[in-house]
Amino acid sequence: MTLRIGVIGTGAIGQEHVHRITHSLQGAEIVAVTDVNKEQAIKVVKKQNINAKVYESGNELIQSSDVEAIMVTSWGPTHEEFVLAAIDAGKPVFCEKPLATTAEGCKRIVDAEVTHGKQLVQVGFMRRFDHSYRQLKKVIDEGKIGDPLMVNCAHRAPAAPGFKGDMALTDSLVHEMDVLRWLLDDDYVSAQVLLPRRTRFADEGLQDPHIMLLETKQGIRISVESFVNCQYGYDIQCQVVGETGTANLPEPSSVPVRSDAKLSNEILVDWKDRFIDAFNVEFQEWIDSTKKGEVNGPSAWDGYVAAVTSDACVEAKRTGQIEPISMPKRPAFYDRGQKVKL
Ligand code: NAI
Ligand code: NAD
Ligand code: ISE
Repeated sequence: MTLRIGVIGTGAIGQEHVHRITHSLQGAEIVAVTDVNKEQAIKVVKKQNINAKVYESGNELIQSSDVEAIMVTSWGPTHEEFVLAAIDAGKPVFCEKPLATTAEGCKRIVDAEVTHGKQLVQVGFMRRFDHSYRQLKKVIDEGKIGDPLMVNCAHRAPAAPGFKGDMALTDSLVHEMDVLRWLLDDDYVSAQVLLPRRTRFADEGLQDPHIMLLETKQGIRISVESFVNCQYGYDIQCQVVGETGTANLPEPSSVPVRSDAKLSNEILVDWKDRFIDAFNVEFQEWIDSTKKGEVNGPSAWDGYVAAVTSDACVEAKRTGQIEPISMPKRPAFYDRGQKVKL
């Protein structure tokens, strides 16, 4: 059986996901698209040569009996409305991060899903599907470095066109907020944000870089540098320091070149290339799980925790203080699923 998917938002990432589902993955087809910019949705259908109907609105697409599962890849502020409508229609929904732009919005989604009585929502935190992160998690889970004590990370991008306000925290570092609690199987208790000397390459009025400091329930201390105008490449680093050793996130593979009296390795420049395999695994697993009526990836609860954490970071940046992070107890409803396979 082929899963019939409807896509809301055919912008940059929506087009990428339509392309991978149509050309790289198995078991699903895009049968419906919509975008607030209808011309663009029409162009995507033509350009990618897919047999999909263009709908007038996200809500009309969700209601269509031809659509079995929904993908929300529109702008963040629209996510909550579409995810709530999908839950209301009882349809599985994959939503790109953020699940909603406020913690309250994410909580409304959690409450709606719990009331519905069956998990339907998966959030687009694709790093959990990245082979290098999964390898690192396996090393930690097998106790090869003892108990984790400290984590040092960096999230660097060459430039951040379109970044405004606190997007380095809410749009970019949110990936670390999610993947590190998954990696350590822990939750956060506080956040602090330090503001180093500002780079001249940041857009006017924008702070860059940031240092985010998190503390977990187990007392693990995490430091993440966000530097989104670093010029030289898209570079994701993570080192876990344990009681008996350290473990590093593997570098993306590249051919070591000896030439011109230098030994060099290429550095990627775009998140689309760095995480291309992760996105492919993420969607193949989502298609397979959805067909079995399961959600095995990041849940609405994970989307909510990420939002609470990013709110605390924005507040910590504003106050310059250490801000507590407190969360209600996770509903037992979310205890199942989220199995990790290598
Ligand atoms: P984009 O601006 O290129 O595309 C968004 C699209 O949504 C636009 O085509 C826009 O017309 C459409 N749209 C907005 N409101 C809509 C509505 N009410 N109904 C239908 N369509 C609507 O943005 P981009 O870069 O594709 O980002 C989309 C989402 O993907 C964001 O939530 C972003 O955070 C997330 N994202 C996730 C990444 C990841 O690594 N997981 C990477 C890049 C983006
Ligand atoms: P984008 O601006 O290129 O695309 C967004 C699209 O949504 C646009 O085409 C816009 O017209 C459409 N849209 C907006 N409101 C709509 C509505 N109400 N109904 C239908 N369509 C609507 O943005 P993007 O870069 O593709 O990002 C989209 C989402 O993906 C964001 O939430 C972003 O955070 C997320 N994203 C995730 C990753 C990742 O690494 N996981 C990377 C990039 C973007
Ligand atoms: C983008 O929205 C993403 O989600 C990417 O994964 C991230 O690295 C980038 O900084 C964001 O702009």
